[in-house]
Amino acid sequence: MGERRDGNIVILTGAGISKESGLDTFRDADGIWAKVRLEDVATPEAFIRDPARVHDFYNGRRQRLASGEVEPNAAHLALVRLEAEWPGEVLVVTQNVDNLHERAGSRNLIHMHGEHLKARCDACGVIFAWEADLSVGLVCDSCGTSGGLRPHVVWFGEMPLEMERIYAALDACALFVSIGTSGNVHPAAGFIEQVRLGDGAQTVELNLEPSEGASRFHTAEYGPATKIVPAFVERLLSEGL
Ligand code: BV8
Repeated sequence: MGERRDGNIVILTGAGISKESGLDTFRDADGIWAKVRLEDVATPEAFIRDPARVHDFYNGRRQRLASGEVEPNAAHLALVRLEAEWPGEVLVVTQNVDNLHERAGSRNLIHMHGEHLKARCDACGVIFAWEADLSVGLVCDSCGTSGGLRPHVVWFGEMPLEMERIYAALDACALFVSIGTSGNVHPAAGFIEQVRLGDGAQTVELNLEPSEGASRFHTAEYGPATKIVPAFVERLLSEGL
């Protein structure tokens, strides 16, 4: 890194940043997709075919998050420090549906795949804060329709949220950092290519092991997020870009 101490930073995070908080990733050996097929629980077709099964899948993960057993970790907190101390804008774009970034204190944050602790009515589109279980028999408080309440989560085949805002930030950033993601899921996995189309942003991968897109990053550091992310932020704040 040189000595630039300005410019905007975009940080993409995935399940790996929450692993040391006690939440499963998706594609690790002990991950979520090793226990259940995404086609059975994370697609609109699955919800039509067997809504109760999809509700069970999300109810279990939402309960874990709402249980109080899961706390933000040092990596989430390091990103809050960067947002507070970096002179340019720092935007966290997370693929995660947990609330650990906001609980750590991140303010400039986009949940591109939605949020566990929100529900949406398929009939009227209203989004509710939601910590309890969802089930097929629930009636929407806003429009009175029953059976239409679903997790406010982006399933496979659905359009991720706030894509225009994300691409504008990618095009304007001086630094793109990818943390804790395997680079398997699009369009997030393609953000590195979007940044490389621009003029000269630095790109860094911070992960436990090389992701699918590892070779496309200028630099990379591998190790557990709670170790390498705070060190990366410390160095960035003291040495600049
Ligand atoms: C869409 C829901 C179109 C919430 C999720 C192009 C090419 C190929 C496929 C496609 C493509 N375009 C679209 C597709 C299809 C599909 C897709 O990408 N499929 C993949 C499987 C091939 N994409 C979609 O369907 C997307 N929609 O494109 O719509 C469209 C266009 C117009 C109009 C309408 C529609 C929607 C994708 C979103 C799906 N929803 N989640 C939920 O249930 O959680 S995705 C799911 O995967 C999660 O959100 C998760 O965050 C995300 C990515 O996974 P990762 O976060 O990377 O987690 P993973 O386990 O894979 O990796 C963890 C990493 O952490 C590992 O590298 C590991 O080494 C590391 N790690 C582990 N421990 C640590 C660590 N790192 C640091 N420290 C540690 N301690």
